[in-house]
Amino acid sequence: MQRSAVLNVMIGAARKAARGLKRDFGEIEQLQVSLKGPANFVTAADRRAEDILYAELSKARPGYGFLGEEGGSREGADKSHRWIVDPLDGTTNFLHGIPQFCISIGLERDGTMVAGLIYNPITDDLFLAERGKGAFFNDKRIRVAGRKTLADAVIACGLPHRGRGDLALGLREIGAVQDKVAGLRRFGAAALDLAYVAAGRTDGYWERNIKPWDIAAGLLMVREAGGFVTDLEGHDAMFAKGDVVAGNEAIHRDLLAALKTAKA
Ligand code: LIP
Repeated sequence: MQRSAVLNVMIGAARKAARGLKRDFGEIEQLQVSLKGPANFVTAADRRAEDILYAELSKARPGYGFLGEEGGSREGADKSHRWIVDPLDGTTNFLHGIPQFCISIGLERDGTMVAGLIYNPITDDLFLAERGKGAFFNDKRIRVAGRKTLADAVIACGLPHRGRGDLALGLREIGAVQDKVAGLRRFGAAALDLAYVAAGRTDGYWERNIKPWDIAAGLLMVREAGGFVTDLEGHDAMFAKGDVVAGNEAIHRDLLAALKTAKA
């Protein structure tokens, strides 16, 4: 693939932040057995990664706004452009020494996502997308899977957990989907879940209670791979509502319909 200047900026920033995350992840394995656990250590790793991403991205594109999981929103002189960044998506996995986490960088122009990067520093999986130019996995073009029925589909989801989300609704949704599909998965990093749909590894995905930085890059990734992504009402308000459903056209439609039956 021909990498544009902006993708090169994003890749450079992600690789630099990833070096620290990789080193810190190595430490985590040692900390699992300690009573206090690695929670504070992980928070510090998360912050360090965001600081690197902020420094690198704003050095290359001074003036762009920045919305990050750790540092919140920072206005820029350029009101059209905004980075939407999760320095460590899949924090709980990272904390437990599970190598399913990533850096997610989205670039928004006038309210539309125009570029996205999702990078797992451990597996070296690099997913890229640019509006109108397609989605790529390690430089190869990717497309959403072609399976047309839920019966053949492997679907990923996010689950509510202690202190977060509507547990009863979560159970009803799982019940509504589980008996229609070939398999359900819960990987624990929303950005990678969307990248996997884009790459055809999974056929669909849904989750509630997520933040813009979890999904900004992934939304573009799925669309550029020929997929569909909406909120759980079937509209485009994923950031505002904090929920998302993705798949190819048929899987997206049928998954949305199955999830609706769980609402009442
Ligand atoms: C995580 C999401 C994941 C969700 C977790 C958490 P974080 O983001 O990617 O899908 O289920 O609860 O929100 O907090 O690791 O950036």
